[in-house]
This record gives sequence, structure tokens and C-alpha cells, in this order.
Amino acid sequence: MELNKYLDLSPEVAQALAAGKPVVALESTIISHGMPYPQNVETALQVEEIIRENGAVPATICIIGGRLKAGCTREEIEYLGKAGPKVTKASRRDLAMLVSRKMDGATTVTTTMIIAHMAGIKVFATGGIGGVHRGAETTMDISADLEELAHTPVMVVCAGAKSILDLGLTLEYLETHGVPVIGYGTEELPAFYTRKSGFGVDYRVDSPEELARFFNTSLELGMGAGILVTNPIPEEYSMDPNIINKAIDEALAQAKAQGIHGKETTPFLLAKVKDLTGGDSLDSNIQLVFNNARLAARTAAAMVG
Ligand code: PSU
Ligand code: MN
Repeated sequence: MELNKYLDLSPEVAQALAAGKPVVALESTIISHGMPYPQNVETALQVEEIIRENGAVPATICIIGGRLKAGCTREEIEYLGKAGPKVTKASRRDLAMLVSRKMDGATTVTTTMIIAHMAGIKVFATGGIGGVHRGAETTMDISADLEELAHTPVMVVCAGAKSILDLGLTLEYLETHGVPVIGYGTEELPAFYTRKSGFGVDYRVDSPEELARFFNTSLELGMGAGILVTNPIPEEYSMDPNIINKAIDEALAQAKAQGIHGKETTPFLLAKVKDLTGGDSLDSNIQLVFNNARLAARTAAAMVG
């Protein structure tokens, strides 16, 4: 296959793809903007291990010196983790500029999907996705992640969406744009830190094999869209909804008071929620990413098996 001239595959990822072995993409904004150092680097490296233990090859995706990387080195992960928000949070609108200026970028769900698709990677594991923000009816703050799911055929495994977002509007948007929302072992959309949100998913699926069959069918039909798999946080790590919702309300109030907007909003809210819960939410966040990595690796394996 002819690769895009701006794309570099790591040797391990190149070999796996050439041999038809399962590969799972991972994003890098979660490293630079989603978690503090050093937990971000430790988590990213552990997630790669979990993917391997579950039968797939990890491909952490980022942009270094204008090169799109599918498969980051340990040094690149450490660099992104230490640099944190100093690295550009790269969404679709930023991609060509970062490449043409030979800059670095941490890839969001959107750009990770774009680069994964360029590389031929079909499954992507992360923590949470962006969505329709609360108050979007006036701010129009809707994450590019939703649009990407509508147009790029990559399966995204997440733990649902945080209630920093308007979950009802996020589901409406996905429905309009033809993105199926799957609950893994559940009929209810998980809300990231908690297993329940009060909103239903489109379909419940109970095994990696069934997920693999479903997404392979979507690809064979030429649907051209992604699918969103929502995997509830394991019970033992889920948070008390009262505690987490109070922290989210407080974070939203602070964001409003400080006039935070645009691409800063999501990282600001994530960091505030973490501070307000004394780090409990960070532990939950890490565990749900591990849980999603396991499911994504098993599903990627089932897709090629
Ligand atoms: N939600 C999380 N953790 C994250 C993100 C979202 O729980 O790290 C990151 C992801 O990279 C996602 C991005 O793609 O934030 C969405 O940003 P925005 O809302 O600006 O589109
Ligand atoms: Mn936004």
C-alpha cells in the first residue's frame, strides 16, 4: 500500500500491518492535555503494555517535526508528557499547518482517527471523546470529534462521555450524522466516571467477536463512518455520581467566570475536575483507559482472526 508522504509508521506497526496483525491506535492529547505529568507518561506506557498482553500492537499517534507518527517511541511519549499543554492540541483544522511548519502536535480523537485511517488502523482506544458542550445552543461549542466519527471509518472505544458535555445533545448529533453508539454489555450510555447516564445507546453488544463482526460489516457495506463503542468503567473504580457531578458543576462555573472558550475548554474542565476531586477522578480516568485498551485489543484481534 502506498503510504501518505507525511506519514511514518514505526517498524513494529509497519510489520504488524503488513502481516495483517491487529493494531490499536492511541491518542496523544490525553497525554499532553488530559492528565498531569508523570501519571500521563506512566499511563500511556502501561496502556501500550495492556494492548500487547491482549494480542494487538499499540500505535500511539502524534505529530513530531511535522511528521505524522503511527507508533511513537518511548522518548516521544515522554516528551509529549513532560511538555504537556506547551504542545499544540491538534485537531483537524491544525493538521496541514503543523505539517507544513514542521511542528509538533498532540492528536485529539479527531486527528488520531485521521492518521489511523491513513495508516490502515481500524480500532482506536481512548478515555473520553469530545461532544456537544452544555450551552452549545448559544456557544456552538461542538467537538470536531463528532464530525470525524461521521466521516472516518475507525472504531473508537471510549468510556462514554463526561457530563461536562450535554449527553443528550451529543447523542442527537451522532444520530443525525449516522454514527452508531454501541453499549458494551449495557443498554445505557456510560458517563465516563460513572456507569450510568440515564440515556440509552443504540445497540448493546456483549463480546469482542460481536463488535468485530459489526464493524467489519460496516466497512464492507462502505458506510464510510466510524462507530462509537462505549465501555462502562469497571464497578470498583466508578465514582459517586454526587461527588463527580458537584465537581463538574463547579468546574463549569469557573470556566464561565474566567471566560474560557474554544480549544481550552475541555483541558480546563478536565484539570479542574481532577483538582476538585483530590485526584480520585484521575485514578478512575486511568483505570477506564486500561479497560478500554483491553476491549479494543481483543476486538482488533477478532476483526482479523
Ligand atoms: N475527554 C476526556 N479526555 C480527553 C479529551 C476529552 O475525557 O483527554 C480530549 C480528547 O483528545 C478529545 C479532545 O478528542 O479532548 C476533545 O477536545 P474538544 O472538546 O476541544 O474537541
Ligand atoms: Mn470545542
